[in-house]
Amino acid sequence: MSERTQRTQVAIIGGGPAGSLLSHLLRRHGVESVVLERRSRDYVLSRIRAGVLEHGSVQTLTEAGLGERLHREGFEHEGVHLAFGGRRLRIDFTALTGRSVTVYGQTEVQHDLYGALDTHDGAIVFDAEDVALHDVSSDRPSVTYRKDGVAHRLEADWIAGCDGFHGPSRSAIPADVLTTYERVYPFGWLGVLSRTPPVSDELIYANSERGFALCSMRNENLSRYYVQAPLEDSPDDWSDDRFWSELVARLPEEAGEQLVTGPSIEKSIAPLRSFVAEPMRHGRLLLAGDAAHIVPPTGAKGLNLAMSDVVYLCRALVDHYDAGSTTGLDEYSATTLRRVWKAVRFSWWMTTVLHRFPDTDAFDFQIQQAELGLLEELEAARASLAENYVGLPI
Ligand code: FAS
Ligand code: PHB
Repeated sequence: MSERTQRTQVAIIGGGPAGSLLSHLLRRHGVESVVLERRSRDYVLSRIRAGVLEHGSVQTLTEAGLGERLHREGFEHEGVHLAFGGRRLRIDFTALTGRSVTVYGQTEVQHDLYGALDTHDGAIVFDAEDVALHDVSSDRPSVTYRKDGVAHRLEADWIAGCDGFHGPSRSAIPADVLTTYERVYPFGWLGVLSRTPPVSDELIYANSERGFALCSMRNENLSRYYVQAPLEDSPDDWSDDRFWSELVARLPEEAGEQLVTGPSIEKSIAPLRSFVAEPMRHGRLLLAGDAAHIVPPTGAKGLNLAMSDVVYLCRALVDHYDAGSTTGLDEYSATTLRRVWKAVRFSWWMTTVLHRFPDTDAFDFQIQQAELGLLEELEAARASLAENYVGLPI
C-alpha cells in the first residue's frame, strides 16, 4: 500500500504535557516538529490528573507565553498542611524557601498547550494509530503511523518519546541497553472530583491510622480528594457515601466537620509505583516524561518532572540546531536523570511517611513516626520538604 512521506526536524510521539510542551518550546526557537498523538483531542483533555505546578513549571509556562490564564485562574499556594497523630503541621513554603506552588490542573495546562499548537497547522496529528519507531540508531530515523486508514511515514532528525508509561518509545531501546528500576506500592489512590468548595484553602496531606488522605482542589467550587485504597478495589466498590465517610474518618476533626460533600463527577483509582528507565537517550531517540519515569503522586512531581525533562531536551536540541553542538544531547540523559532521581526520592519519601503500609512492622512504624517528629521539631527538616515540594532548580 502507498505510504505518504513527510519530513520534520523532531518527530514527537505523544501529545500529553511533555510532547505538546516540547513542540511549543522548540517552535519558539525555530525548530520544527510534528506531534503524533494516539488519542483524540477531547480524550486527552478529558483526563483528570495532576493539580500542582512547581515554581519552576510556572516560570517555564510563563516564559513560553502560556502564563496569561495560569496567572489569572491558578491559585498560588504558600504552604501545605500535614495532619498526623491528631495534630496539624503547616509547611510554610514562602518562609522556608521564598517560593510557592500554583494549583492549576493538568487539564488546564493541556488546554493552554493545545491552544498554542493550534496556531500552527499540522503541529499535532490526533488519532494516530499503529505508531512505530524505525532506525532509531541510524542518522535517518522515522516513525510510521496510520491516520484515517492512510499509511504515513514521518522522517526526522530526532525522535522524542513522550508517549507515557505505556507508549512504544521506551521499548525501542534494546533490552541489553536499558536498565529499569521499580518499586510498586501495595495500595492505590481513589480520587474523587466534586463541585464543592474545598475543605481548606491549602492542601491537607493526612496520615491517619485508617490510611492516607489528601484534600486538594481545582478552584473555589471544584474539589479534588483522594484516599489510600486497596489495590484490589475498583471505583465501583466505593459509593460516594462510603468515600465521604472514609475521608472524614481520616481527616483532622475540624476539617471533617467543615467538609462539604456532594456527588462525585469523576471517580478513579490509580496504582502507585516508582519507576525509572535509563538511559533516556538511545541513538536518535530521546525519552521525556512518563515514558522514562513514574512517581507516586504524593509529591506532586509527575507532571512537573515531565516539564523539566522537556526544558532540558529543548535546550539540547536548540543548541544542536543553532550551534551545531551535540554536547547537550550527549549529556541529556545524565543531566535529566540527576533531577529525576531527586524527585523519585522525594515522592518515595512522602509516600512512605504518609501512608499506612499493610505489611508494615513495628520498626517501620516507629521510623515513620520519627520522620514526622523531625518535621515538627526541626526547621531544617521542614525546609528540606519545602525545597523539594516547590521544586529543585532546573
Ligand atoms: P502522558 O501519559 O500524560 O502523555 C503521553 C501521551 O502519549 C498520551 O496522551 C497518550 O495518549 C500518548 N500515547 C501513548 N501511546 C501512544 C502511541 N502508541 N502513539 C501515540 N501516542 C501515544 N502527576 C502529578 O504530578 N500529580 C497527580 O495527581 C497525578 N495524578 C495522576 C493520575 C493518573 C490516573 C495518572 C495516569 C497520572 C497522574 N499523574 C499525576 C502523573 C501524570 O500527570 C504524568 O506525570 C503526566 O501526565 C506526564 O506527562 P507525559 O509524560 O506527557 O505523559
Ligand atoms: C491534585 O490536586 O490532584 C494533587 C495534588 C497534590 C498531590 C497529588 C495530586 O500530591
